[in-house]
Amino acid sequence: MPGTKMPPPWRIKMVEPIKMIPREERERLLEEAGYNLFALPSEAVYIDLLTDSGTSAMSDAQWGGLMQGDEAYAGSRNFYHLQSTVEDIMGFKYVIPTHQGRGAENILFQHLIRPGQYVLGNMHFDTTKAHIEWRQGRAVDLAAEIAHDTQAYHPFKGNIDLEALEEFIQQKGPDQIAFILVTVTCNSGGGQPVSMANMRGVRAIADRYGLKVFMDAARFAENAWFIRQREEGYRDKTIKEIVREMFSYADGCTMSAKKDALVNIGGFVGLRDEELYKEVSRLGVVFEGFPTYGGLAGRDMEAMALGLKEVIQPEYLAYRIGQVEYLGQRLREAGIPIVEPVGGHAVFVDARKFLPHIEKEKFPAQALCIELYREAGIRSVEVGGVLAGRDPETGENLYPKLDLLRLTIPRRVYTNEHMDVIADAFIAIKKRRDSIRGVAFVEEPPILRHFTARFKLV
Ligand code: PLI
Repeated sequence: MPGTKMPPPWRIKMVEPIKMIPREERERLLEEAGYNLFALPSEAVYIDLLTDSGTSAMSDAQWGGLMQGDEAYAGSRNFYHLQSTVEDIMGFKYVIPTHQGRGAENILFQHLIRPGQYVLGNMHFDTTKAHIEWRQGRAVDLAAEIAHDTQAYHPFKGNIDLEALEEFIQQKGPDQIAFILVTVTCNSGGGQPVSMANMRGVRAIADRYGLKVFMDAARFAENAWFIRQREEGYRDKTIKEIVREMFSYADGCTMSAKKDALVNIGGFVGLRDEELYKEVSRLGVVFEGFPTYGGLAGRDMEAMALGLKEVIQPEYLAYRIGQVEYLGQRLREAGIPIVEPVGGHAVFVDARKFLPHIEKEKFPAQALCIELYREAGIRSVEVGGVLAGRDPETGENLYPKLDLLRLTIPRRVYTNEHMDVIADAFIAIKKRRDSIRGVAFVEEPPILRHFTARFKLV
């Protein structure tokens, strides 16, 4: 099996220039942006690691597919291509396209959640939690305890704690559970995979209590790759076989195609049951579009169908996961504290460990994001105290256990030389880390403050 130094399984046909603007200009832009990297124009960023969502480079085949859009309002040929591809790869006969992942969450959850019901999962992503709560449901994270220890190695740190899952169902009663949602890979836990055995266990529990299981499939192919590498009995299976088995334990999925369908926009709900499909597709008409386009152009569905076929290629995944691991390895060697093991789509730096002189009240991960942009024009994202916000009841800051900086790697966009630039920037910062200052709010919006807050250095 190719290791982490595998060369890219593609050559470059088209390039998009990027440039590192001068340091003084970066300094000025930081000040203008209120030290919030969300407020930077993308053109002022040299390497953009804000997210892996919608930032992939499409292949020549996908770009070709864009020219073959059938833009009929109903029955677009590209819809049928998408549908047959999803059925072939994931095993779901019914597909409802949506404009992106949260569109899929919206229509599926509207149908399935009654007020007060719980949705149990490993760790729900922010938009998922928001859509559960929008339906007056309650999102419960039941990831195995080890997921919270950043230094402990476990091959499947995204696993659900099966005992806790069953106990919760028994305690509240199955009527109070809307469904179980397994997120693969577990984004909020650092892109950590879920094992096949764990998914099988979830299915068995769900069957005992008559519950439905769904997957948040945003990074399903990356999860399948880890199963092949790390779980006994899967080394000789194809990624497609592994993917089929993963989804065989689910009644359906929500998909943000902006990740593992290698497109810049799109999503879908995949379902097995015809009755459920009829109900959810009616909501799709109201909130997304007619069931054969769901808020997308025909050409977008074509690119999605092709992307789903490309993402399960073993050479693609070997390079993809290998590149993220390569960056992790370089940082590890340089003594930069990272979350272990490295996940599928991002490397997380432990900012509280890296900048121990900055108290959590001064948001060390935000300070480090600022410094990384100042050093090399790299945009990363804070996953810590700023993101956590305040307790709605007490108004106090919710300081999470960890202040992390996320380096999210877009798919097929950067080379390992870019990974070297990132690692070298951290090495340079390490030398002067004692002089880095924390931040305080100048403007703090009442909700989702991380997007639009302004800061000052303190
Ligand atoms: O951004 P959307 O609406 O296409 O998808 C929402 C979404 C759902 N599930 C998971 C696991 C996600 O990671 C996710 C979006 N993630 C983003 C935007 C990210 O930066 O991680």
